Amino acid sequence: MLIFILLAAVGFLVFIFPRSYFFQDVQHVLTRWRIKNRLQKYIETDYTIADQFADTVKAHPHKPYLRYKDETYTYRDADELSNKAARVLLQSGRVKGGDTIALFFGNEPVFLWLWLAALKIGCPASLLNYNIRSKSLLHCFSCCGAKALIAAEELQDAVEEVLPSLLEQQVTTFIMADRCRIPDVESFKDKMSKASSEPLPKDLRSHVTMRSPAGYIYTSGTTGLPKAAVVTHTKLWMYSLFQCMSGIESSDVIYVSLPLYHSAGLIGASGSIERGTTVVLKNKFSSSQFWDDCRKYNVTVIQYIGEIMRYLCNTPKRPEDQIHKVRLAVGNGMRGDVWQDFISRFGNIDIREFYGATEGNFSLLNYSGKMGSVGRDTFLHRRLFRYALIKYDIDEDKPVRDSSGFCTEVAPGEPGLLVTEITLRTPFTGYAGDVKQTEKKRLHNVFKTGDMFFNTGDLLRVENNFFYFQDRVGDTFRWKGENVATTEVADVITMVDCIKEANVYGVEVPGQEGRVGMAAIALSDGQSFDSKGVFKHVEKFLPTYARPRFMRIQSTLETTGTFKHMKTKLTQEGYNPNQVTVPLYFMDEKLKDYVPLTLDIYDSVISGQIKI
Ligand SMILES: *[C@@H]1O[C@H](CO)[C@@H](O)[C@H](O)[C@H]1NC(C)=O
Ligand SMILES: *[C@@H]1O[C@H](CO)[C@@H](O)[C@H](O)[C@H]1NC(C)=O
Ligand SMILES: CC(=O)N[C@H]1CO[C@H](CO)[C@@H](O)[C@@H]1O
Repeated sequence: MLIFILLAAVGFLVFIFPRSYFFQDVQHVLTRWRIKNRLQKYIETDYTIADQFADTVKAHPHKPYLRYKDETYTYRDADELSNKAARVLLQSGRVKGGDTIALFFGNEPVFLWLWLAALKIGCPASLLNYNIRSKSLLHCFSCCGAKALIAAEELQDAVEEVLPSLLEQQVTTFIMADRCRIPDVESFKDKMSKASSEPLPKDLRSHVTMRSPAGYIYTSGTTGLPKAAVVTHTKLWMYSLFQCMSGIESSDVIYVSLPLYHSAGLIGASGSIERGTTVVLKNKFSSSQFWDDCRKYNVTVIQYIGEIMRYLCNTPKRPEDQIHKVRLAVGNGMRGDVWQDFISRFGNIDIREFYGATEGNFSLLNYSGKMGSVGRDTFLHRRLFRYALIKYDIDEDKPVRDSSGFCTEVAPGEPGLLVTEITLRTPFTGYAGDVKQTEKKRLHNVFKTGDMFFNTGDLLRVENNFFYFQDRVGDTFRWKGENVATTEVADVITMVDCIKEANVYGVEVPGQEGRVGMAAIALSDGQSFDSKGVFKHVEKFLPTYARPRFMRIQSTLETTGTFKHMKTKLTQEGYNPNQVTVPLYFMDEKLKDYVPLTLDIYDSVISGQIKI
């Protein structure tokens, strides 16, 4: 009855305001409400994604679950392969239910079989970023307390480098190969092909509840080394139901070219299980093969991050640009100008832009067709979640507090830090093995004594009830779709003898999403800048996306009253030799050196002649 009255009211309002967003707002809130009820039912019965997978296999065993290169795996194939993988783990005698298993792989089918295997036997899977090495790798590994590591064959060297520490921690290490040349490391592939594919008893995961961790995803949140965000089984369901919210249907074919270790990639793969859709997995994103793949596999839904859309728009035009079956694009970080290009170039594709942090308890979805916006700030939405945009001091890197110690909301149109209330219903599960970092993301006494909010670390602004994403605050910037934690980069570069201190920040490059790394450094007393040595060190210890492309040498580094490095002014000056008076260097990958940044180099970077 209530619904009826509501609909009548909606009909009336749409009649009066034909161009208003009211109808969409209501529809969206109703969808969220339905999803919430469904999730509630799953929580009450501890029905996990592993249970859903079993039911999906039963419902359509012969439907393709995964396409990869020229291989096709049906839901039944996926079921059998993951049974085999699970048996190898159990039969090793080194892994039992509840133990964390770390997966160190690029995008390939076996990643998913292992992930499903871990779910089936109730083991959280820790999804390691395959770009990381040495100290960071070990850190990611140990903060989730993993008992076993399974790595791709091509990542053997990276494993070998950290093996002594792994052995010390009594970790069982496997390589996905038929044989393994490293002593103390076991092979996995041969064992998997011999193992039985028979169904596994369900009671292997009887210890799992919806609050148990299903896995760990790493984020370079704000400071220091990557942090392991705990993905509980509930959270995994929320990722999966996200597809439902975006309008993905069971007949859809989803193209996943983002890394599976990212939450975005995982949303694609795990969400498919719930909808029973087909996933087309790409080992590595390629802008030149993107549309050919979409045509080849009849892809109907693509997943993106802003960078991907820009790369696609930057490819040379082709006559067949609009010949494809893609109807929906789901993702985040797309800028308004790119959106325009994208639609006019590739045809009328529905774009669902969302906002949400891996570890956060809040999400926004653009459901109303407003270019550049990530969602609506409405009365209805505010009833569902409590959130606010508060004033933020960029240099001090903390929220502004008034004389009574409370935060204040920004005026409409002004950027503010998005904070969302942490309650029993909207908890924040925190980071594995890192109480300090978990606490750092919690803000206390925001509007009144005793309240608690989650600090998203993102600046947003609201205009006419639309949210717009502004920037990440503090110590993180994004480059090539990856978060770069500036303190982590600073820690690495100050390991070089000649560098005493470093302040790392991101600077913009025309025509590119995000910011590229730049470091202001102070030299150790009496030393000169060993450009080649610094290059070698950076190349060895930092993934490509985290390497500072520019450096400036200061006599001292300015800090704030609380000894935080000042970044605002440095960021504004960037790498423009006309503005920066101290020595500037540019990372030249061909010469394997940091070379003095001349006006020539500067102009070529600005005009795009030098690609970064
Ligand atoms: C794509 O669709 C076409 C026509 O509907 C069909 O002939 C073809 O087999 C499909 N390809 C795949 C990989 O499903
Ligand atoms: C928002 O959603 C509408 C409708 O799906 C779409 O047309 C529009 O491009 C989206 N805008 C962004 C930036 O996501
Ligand atoms: C707003 C939001 O996303 N709320 C969710 C927070 O997380 C809990 C469980 O982890 C969910 O039940 C809420 O729906």
